[in-house]
Amino acid sequence: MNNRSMVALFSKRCLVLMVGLIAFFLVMPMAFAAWDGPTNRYNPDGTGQVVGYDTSDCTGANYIILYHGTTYKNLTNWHGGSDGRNFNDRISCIIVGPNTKFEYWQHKDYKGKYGSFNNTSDQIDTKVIDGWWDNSMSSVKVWKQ
Ligand SMILES: [Ca+2]
Repeated sequence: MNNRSMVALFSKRCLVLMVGLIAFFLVMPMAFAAWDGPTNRYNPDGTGQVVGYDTSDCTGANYIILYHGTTYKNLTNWHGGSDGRNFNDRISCIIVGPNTKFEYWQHKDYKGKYGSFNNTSDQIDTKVIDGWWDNSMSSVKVWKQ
């Protein structure tokens, strides 16, 4: 390999690296948890997060971010959103992070009726909590799969 082809190879690698870095920083905001202005919602990241909303369309400022590894045995003790109220009997919509499982109970201490939602995809998934479960969750668990 002569000097000219070495320089060409080096330049090509630099270009690939530069394009890769630019792509990374463009995609990064979508890959990680963030407030999204256009959709008026907070999106969970891939570390095992669920965002619980007071509204049934998963929008607005009244939400709570629930994390893998944290104990939510009584949502009365967990406050969030712009109004600072607790999230007992309040969740009406959830956004579930990639490969994340969400389990929920009617009463505190994981008692009463039980339900779960398992997002096995690599994308976030939105689920409206309607019917009987609307405003009825009192304890929850979040699992990164
Ligand atoms: Ca609600």
